[in-house]
Amino acid sequence: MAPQGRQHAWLLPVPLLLPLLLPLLLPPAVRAAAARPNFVLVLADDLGFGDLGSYGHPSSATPHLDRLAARGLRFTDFYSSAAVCSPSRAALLTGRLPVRSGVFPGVFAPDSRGGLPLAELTVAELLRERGYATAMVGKWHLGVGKDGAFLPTRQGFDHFLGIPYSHDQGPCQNLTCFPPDTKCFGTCDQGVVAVPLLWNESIVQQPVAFPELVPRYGRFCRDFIARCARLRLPFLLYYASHHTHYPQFASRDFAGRTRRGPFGDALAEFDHSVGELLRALREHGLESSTLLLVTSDNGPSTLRMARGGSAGHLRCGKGTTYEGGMREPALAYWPGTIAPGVTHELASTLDVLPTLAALAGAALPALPLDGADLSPLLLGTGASPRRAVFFFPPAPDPQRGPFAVRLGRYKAHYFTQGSFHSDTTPDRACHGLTPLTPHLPPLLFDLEADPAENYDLLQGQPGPEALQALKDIAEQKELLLQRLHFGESQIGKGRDPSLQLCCNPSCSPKPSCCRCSPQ
Ligand code: CSN
Ligand code: MG
Repeated sequence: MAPQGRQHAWLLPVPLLLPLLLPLLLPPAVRAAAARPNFVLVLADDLGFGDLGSYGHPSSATPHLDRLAARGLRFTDFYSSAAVCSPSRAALLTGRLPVRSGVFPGVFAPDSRGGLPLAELTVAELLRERGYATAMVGKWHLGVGKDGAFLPTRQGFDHFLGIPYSHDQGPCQNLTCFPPDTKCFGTCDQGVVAVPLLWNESIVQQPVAFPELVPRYGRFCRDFIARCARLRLPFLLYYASHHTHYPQFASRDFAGRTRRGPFGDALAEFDHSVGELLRALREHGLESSTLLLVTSDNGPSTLRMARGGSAGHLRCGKGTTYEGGMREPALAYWPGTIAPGVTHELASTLDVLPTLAALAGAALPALPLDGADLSPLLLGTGASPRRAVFFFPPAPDPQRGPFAVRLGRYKAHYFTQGSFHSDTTPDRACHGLTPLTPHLPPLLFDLEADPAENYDLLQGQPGPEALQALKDIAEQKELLLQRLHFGESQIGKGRDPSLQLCCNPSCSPKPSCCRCSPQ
C-alpha cells in the first residue's frame, strides 16, 4: 500500500497544527465529515427486503445486522438501481443509472468482451484521489476483459480478493461442504471454466474452495483495516458478499446450523462476517470514524424457492421492476454521528457516490450523475434530497424508457414484465412467462398505503392527489428522458471463450483443464 496519505501531525510546529485543531471546535457531525471518515460498503447478493430479522423475517438469524439496525439508521424505502447484479453494481459504484454506462442487457458472463467502461469514475477512484486506501473483497461482476482490463484493480481499488462474477457461472456443483459428506446445493453453468479466486489480477485458486471463502475474506478485511489503522490512512472497503446468491453454501461453522435451512446458513455466515468487520473496526478504535453501509444488489431469486430469499410483503423479486425486485434492506451505522432510528425517506444506491464524496470532501466526477448527497439525512441536519426513483428493466430500451417511476408515495408502472428469477411466487405477474405489457394509463400505486402494489388506484376512484401525482410522474419521466443518454451496450458486445480466466493458460482441453491446486 502506498503510504502517501500518511500524516505526521505530531512532527508539525504549533502554528501549522492550528488548522488541524480548529475542526475540534465544530459540532461532532461536521467534524467527523471534515476528517475524511472511513467507509465500509457491504453489499449482499440477491438478499430480499424481507430476509433480515430486523425487517420482519421470522426464522432468519441475523443478530449482527439486527444490532446495526437498532443502533444505526434503518431505511424502509431504499432502492437498488437495477433488478439484476451487474447493472446494480455499476450504479452503486458510479452514481449513474446503468443505462448511461451501458451495463445492460442482463449481466456479464465469464467471457464477456465488455465491462464497466473505464471512462466511468467509480467511488473508489474518487476516494483514492482524495488520499484513501481502497480495497474490494468478494464478487465483482463488472467484467473481466482482455488481460483483466475491467477488473477492480483497474477501477480504483488498490487491492482485490474475490471472484470476478457469480458463483453459479461455473461448474460449481463439485465443491465440498462441511461436514465433508454434505452436498452443496444446486447445479450451475457447465461448459465454462471453474470459478477462480483472484488476488488483484492473479488467479490464486481454481476452482475456488467456497466453504473456505468467507473466513479467507475475513482475514483479508482484518489485515486491510489493521494496515490502514497503522498507517493512519482513511479507507474505503467494499465487501461484496456472495451470500445469499444461489447456490447456497456456508463454511464449517454455519452449514446446517440455522432454522431456515441452506439459505439461513448462508445468511448467518454473511451476518457473522459483518460482525467480524465491526469487531475489527472496534479493535482499531475506528468505529466512530467509519460509516458502515449495508444493502443488497437486487431482490430475492424466488426461482430458487426456499433456497432463494424473501421480498417480505413486497411484490415479486429479482429481475422485475415491482418493489420486490429493487427495494432493499439498508442500514447506515456510524456511532456518535448517525442517530439510531428508522427513516422512510427515499434513498438509492445511486446516492452512495455523491454521499461519500461529500463526507470525504472528494471532487465529483464531471459526468452526469443520477445520485444525490444523503449526508444531511445521515447527519440528522435535513431530509433526503431524493424525490423520485426510476425503475429500468434488465433489458432497457430507449424507446420505452423507465418501466416505472416512483415520486413521493406514488409509483406508476408504464410497463411490467415477469422474470424467471421471480418464478414460483404465487403471483403470476412475477413469472418469466408473463410477457412485457404496456399500461396506458399506467398502473398507479400508493406505496405508503399499499406497499405490496396490490390496488391500482386508477381502477377505483383516484383522488385529486393521485391524479396530480400521475401528471407529476409523467413530467419527471420526460425530464429524465431529456437528460438521459443511453450508453453503448457493454453486455451486447458478446462473448469470447478465450477471455475465460484459466490458471494454466496453455493447458488442454479447455475449459476443464483450468484447475490448479490451492495456494
Ligand atoms: S446475478 O445472478 O448475477 O446475481 O444477477 O448468477 O440474469 O442471466 C443472473 N442472469 C447468472 C445471475 C445469470 C446469475 C443471471
Ligand atoms: Mg445478485
